[in-house]
Amino acid sequence: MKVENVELAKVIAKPNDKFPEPLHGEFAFVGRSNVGKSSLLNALIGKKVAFVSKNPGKTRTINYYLINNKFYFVDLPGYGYARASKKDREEWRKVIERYFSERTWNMKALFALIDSRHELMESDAQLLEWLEMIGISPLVVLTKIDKLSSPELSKQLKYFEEVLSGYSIRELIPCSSVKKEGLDKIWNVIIEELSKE
Ligand SMILES: Nc1nc2c(ncn2[C@@H]2O[C@H](COP(=O)(O)OP(=O)(O)O)[C@@H](O)[C@H]2O)c(=O)[nH]1
Ligand SMILES: [Mg+2]
Repeated sequence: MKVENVELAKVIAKPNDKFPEPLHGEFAFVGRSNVGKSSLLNALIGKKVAFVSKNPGKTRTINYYLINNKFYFVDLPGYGYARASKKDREEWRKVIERYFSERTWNMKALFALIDSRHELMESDAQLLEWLEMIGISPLVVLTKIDKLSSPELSKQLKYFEEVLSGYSIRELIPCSSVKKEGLDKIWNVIIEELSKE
């Protein structure tokens, strides 16, 4: 799909900020902070719309990017950054719980981003378990694969297939925003979902 038009349509910052009109649905992106979520959104869109940072930030907003005036990419706040306090984690949980309780009905797919280079983190496992519990099957995007050699990548793919086998994952998508790898697979999912209506 060609992204002809993109705008930051809505920023949900406070508990009573309203979600935007549903339009043709939304695709949500979630992951640990620094996993490469902003980079992936920018790469998918083909334009710098999301803020890429070397230092894990504390953004607690939900950003709705309106694509081609039809559907949204939802940039959910990152979790699991090293210096997060208990209060930070609580706030993240509140924001994320509100999102899933109020918007799951409009969500066509959830992309859960995990860094391909490391082992599954406790916070990733917690998110996956919680999604399982509320009946959401995410697509797992393994990010930053350009940082792995091909034998390392094979090893990590095998590892993730095994460690994720206990969850209902729709698809495992290895990805690089730098090398633009795996982006077509993500777009295919989006196009397929949009064609269902
Ligand atoms: N090599 C490589 N670096 C990446 C990739 N995606 C993100 N990064 C880097 O990882 C860091 C965090 O990226 P960002 O998109 O801000 O992550 P976010 O916190 O999840 O939004 C930045 O330094 C990015 O340049 C990728 O596909 N390959
Ligand atoms: Mg970001």
